[in-house]
Amino acid sequence: MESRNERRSGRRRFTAALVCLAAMAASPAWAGSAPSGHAPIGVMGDHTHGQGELMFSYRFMRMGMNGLRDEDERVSRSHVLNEFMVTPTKMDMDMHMFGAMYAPIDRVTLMVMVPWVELEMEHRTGMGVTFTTKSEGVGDVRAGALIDLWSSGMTGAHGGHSANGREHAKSGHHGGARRPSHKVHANVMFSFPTGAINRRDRTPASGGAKVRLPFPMQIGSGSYDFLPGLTYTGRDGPIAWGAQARGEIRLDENHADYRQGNEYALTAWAAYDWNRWLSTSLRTEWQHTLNHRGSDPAVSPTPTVPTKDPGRRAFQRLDFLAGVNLIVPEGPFSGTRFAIEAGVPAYQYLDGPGLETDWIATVGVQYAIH
Ligand SMILES: [Cu+2]
Repeated sequence: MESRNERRSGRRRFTAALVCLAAMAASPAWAGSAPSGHAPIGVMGDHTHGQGELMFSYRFMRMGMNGLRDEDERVSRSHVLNEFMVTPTKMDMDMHMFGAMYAPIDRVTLMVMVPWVELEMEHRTGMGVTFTTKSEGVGDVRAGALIDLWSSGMTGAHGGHSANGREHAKSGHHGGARRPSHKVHANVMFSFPTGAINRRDRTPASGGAKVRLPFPMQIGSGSYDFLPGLTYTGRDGPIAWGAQARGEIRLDENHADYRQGNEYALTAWAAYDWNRWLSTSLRTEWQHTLNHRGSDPAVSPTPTVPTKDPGRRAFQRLDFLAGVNLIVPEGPFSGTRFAIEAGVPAYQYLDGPGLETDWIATVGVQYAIH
């Protein structure tokens, strides 16, 4: 015969199991989080986290540069070789970006990003000799905070994508009664000069010795940079949108006697959730990068190739990109995100001649722990 104690402990176990189930159903905000709860993967610092959330991310970015341009017109290799001894012909820029985000409180998400950069540039000389230079290394580490400024129409006052997700899940039930939600946060990031600016390689003119590579083949800016930004995101049911303005302001001159040009960029996107695990997006980005000031004395003062000229670094570019966000809706990897985004420039203006950008692509994975 069952004792009263045994019955009580059985009831306790049953209650514990119920609480557990309820917690599992309620706690993964991820399960209700929409794929479009994050911006297209090419956008960084697009979302914030709720208190105690930790997220790890990995991105691989590639930019393909092929063909030459001066101002807004395509030019031939011989056009460049009329003025210079060497012309670049092709460049691949690869970046592996490792990121972590953590929110100590709802209003503030701390963020750190560590890049690994791989650069490869092909050239042709006036004599018809072709050669390739390479450099790689840890890029400039970025760290800072995302600070929630304002939000409306969400279930929680703050808390980025989890709040977004809950709102989305909830609005699904209410159908027509849903209201659009809006959120604004400030991006307060800094970039540290961990990336090398003294990378060397051999060229046909270097007589077998390694020489300091031109500006675009260096890994970092060499200076402390302030990266301010303002990010707005909105949602109405399965439709999400957002915009971000950001800058890269060089705070000092680097140890090679130059200061990279500041960068300013503006991006806007819209995304649609087809179901719980898939969204697609369209995005446009305008970027304006200024020329370097000063010059590296180790880079020849009479430029033999346009990439050595600090006054030919500036460009303006308008890109159009398409993306896909996937989110694992349930199971042990619930909430894990996979995303890809790729695009092409619609317009570019170079203080050239220089290599034009042909395409850019980013793939990424994001994993959050509550
Ligand atoms: Cu995150």
